[in-house]
Amino acid sequence: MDDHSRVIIHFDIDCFYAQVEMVKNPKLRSVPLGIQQKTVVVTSNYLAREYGIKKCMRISEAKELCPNLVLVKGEDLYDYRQTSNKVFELLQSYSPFVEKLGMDENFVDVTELVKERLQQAQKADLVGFVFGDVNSTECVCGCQERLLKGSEIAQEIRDKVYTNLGLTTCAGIAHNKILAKIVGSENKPNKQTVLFPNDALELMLSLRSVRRIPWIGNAAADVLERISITTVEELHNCDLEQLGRVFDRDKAKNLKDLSFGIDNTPVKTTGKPLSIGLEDACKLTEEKAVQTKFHELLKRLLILVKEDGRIPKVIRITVRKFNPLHPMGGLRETRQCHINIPLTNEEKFIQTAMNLFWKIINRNGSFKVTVLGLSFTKFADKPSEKNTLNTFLMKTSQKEYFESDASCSNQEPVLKRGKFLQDNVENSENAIECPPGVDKTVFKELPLEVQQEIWSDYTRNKQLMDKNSKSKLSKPNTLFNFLQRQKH
Ligand code: DGT
Ligand code: MG
Repeated sequence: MDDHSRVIIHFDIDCFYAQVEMVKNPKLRSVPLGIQQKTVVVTSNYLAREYGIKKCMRISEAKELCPNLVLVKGEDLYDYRQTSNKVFELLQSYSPFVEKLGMDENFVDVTELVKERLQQAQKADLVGFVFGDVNSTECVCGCQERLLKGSEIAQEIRDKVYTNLGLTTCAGIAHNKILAKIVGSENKPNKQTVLFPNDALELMLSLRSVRRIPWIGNAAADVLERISITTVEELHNCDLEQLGRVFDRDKAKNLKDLSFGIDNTPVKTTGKPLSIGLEDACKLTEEKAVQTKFHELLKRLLILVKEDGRIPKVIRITVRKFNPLHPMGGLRETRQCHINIPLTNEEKFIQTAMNLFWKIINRNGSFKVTVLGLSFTKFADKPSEKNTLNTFLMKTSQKEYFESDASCSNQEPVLKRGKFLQDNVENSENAIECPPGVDKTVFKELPLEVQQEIWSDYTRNKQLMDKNSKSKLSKPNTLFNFLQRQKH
């Protein structure tokens, strides 16, 4: 069943990377501009497109078409990510249902907003373009009115994105995601297009090739080709049984639905990413060069992780070895492991990454690596300030110490809960002795297990000091030493 009850808007930022650069440097607005990554132009502004410059064109070819082309390097994605986040936040002020699709595309479900607005003012006017027949027969469910209201809201949001962030966008307005996405690219740049459900079939047929249907990936399109289905029309006319021979039932049904523009999937609110990672194409043949590349990636990655605010728990590396049979490609291999490393300890991250690297690459042979990547894939939420030991102790008016010791201010000591329970079997009474040199009042306020840890630290320390009475060993970073330093 095709459901018309929703109003979905798909937003796509025009020539995204190029616009970000033009916002940073407005002089670039009046010149043909290409964004360069390695040897290709990954996107260009619309002025450059008039010369025939296309996405992922080689620099040499682009320069031939447009000798005045101004190139800006776009390998550092930081500013693009920042802008992408700002757009996302702005969209969230209109609806809680905003789904990010890549860096410059978002779906917004504005059904509720449309309902509210229609209650306030019955009449809705078309803003922008319509795909197909403007006077197509009205559907009894009232979707036309809702979509018209959606077109007003789309314009309002696009105006806001432009006023606040200086970016022009395209929008597609329809009753589901796939149709909103497809119809949004009908009129570009800086335009918006509505689709009424009656014209969905015509829109889908206008794509011609099944490869142009969003969410039908290359792999599925290749399989379809094997059974002689290359056009949308052929997919319409084939029966489910035929598809069932090469796809499972659900996939077959899904392909068929997509070809008719039927898509009942909800706009899923995008949360924080499951992984944060970076990778670079390179040619590395020596250990030192690999380390340097990891350092470079880590520096950029840590900026993103700090902004994200969560604590990474798993590190993953990606390596593509040079393969003479696929000089431009080949399989990527990954290895990962759990970590418990403070974000400040870069050396430890690199050491861990190198250990993983040697699990993919034979340490005793020569190697050639063409892609190196580093990512964090599992995260723990940062402990809330309220529950950290720091905050707890700060309440005991020792604030200055924490503020002056950066190494302690961000790190919550790890409590070995299991170990404590064992250690403390015979000492399960609530009275744990306060070690000498620690403020008794502070100690008394601490939770039992923390008291136990401090006591264990103290006894361990004592044994160590007894053994090396004259030694000037630096004191390890234990809770006990920490509290002692605080007292003196
Ligand atoms: P548009 O939407 O046609 O006005 O132009 P863009 O540039 O916004 O293109 P879009 O939406 O397909 O992609 C968004 C950005 O993603 C684009 O500015 C550059 C980057 N990008 C697109 N395609 C590729 C690609 O094949 N490789 C790389 N590295 N980046 C790409
Ligand atoms: Mg775009």
